[in-house]
Amino acid sequence: MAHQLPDLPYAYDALEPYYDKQTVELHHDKHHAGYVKGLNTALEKLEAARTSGDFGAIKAIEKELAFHGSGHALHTMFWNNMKPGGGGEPTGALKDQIDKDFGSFDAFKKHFLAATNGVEGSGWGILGWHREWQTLLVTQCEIHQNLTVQGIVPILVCDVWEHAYYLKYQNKRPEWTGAFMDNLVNWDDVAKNLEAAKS
Ligand code: MN3
Repeated sequence: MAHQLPDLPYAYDALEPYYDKQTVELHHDKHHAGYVKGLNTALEKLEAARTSGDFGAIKAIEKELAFHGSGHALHTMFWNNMKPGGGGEPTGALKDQIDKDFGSFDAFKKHFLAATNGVEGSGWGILGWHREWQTLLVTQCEIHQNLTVQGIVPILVCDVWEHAYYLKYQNKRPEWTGAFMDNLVNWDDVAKNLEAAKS
């Protein structure tokens, strides 16, 4: 069964004025769709290699799988991590875990934004739960799959590829990530992701 591009959980213009309609539409319909297509192509190539027994291109195909598969997974989480009227602060178990692992929400926020703004080139800022270590970690992610800590389950992801913000924010990446944190994050979704990662 081939992977499908999931529908956005809101209208293209629902995140205005913080995330503009044109960027959301292109980002979802063109960029995210491209990763879904690339993932399906990589999976087809792997099936063909198993059928033929010819693994001559395995290195290139596995690289495509990592890139497009991670791109699809991150974008799917990214759309759900935002909502109209988002932002503010987390509550409940998520707030308690952030306080425990980062000291305070304010300290977490500064850490997450600094890491995300500092990603070299195209990539993501990620907050994830490490199952083995039972702790939240902030990591930078280059492209869609590099620099991660193995064992982390992402629960909040912020896209800082230029396609994610350039039409509206141009080179001002911190303005985009600041708007994401202060006005777009759906903390209920992040809390749900943490609960699922812990179970
Ligand atoms: Mn993107």
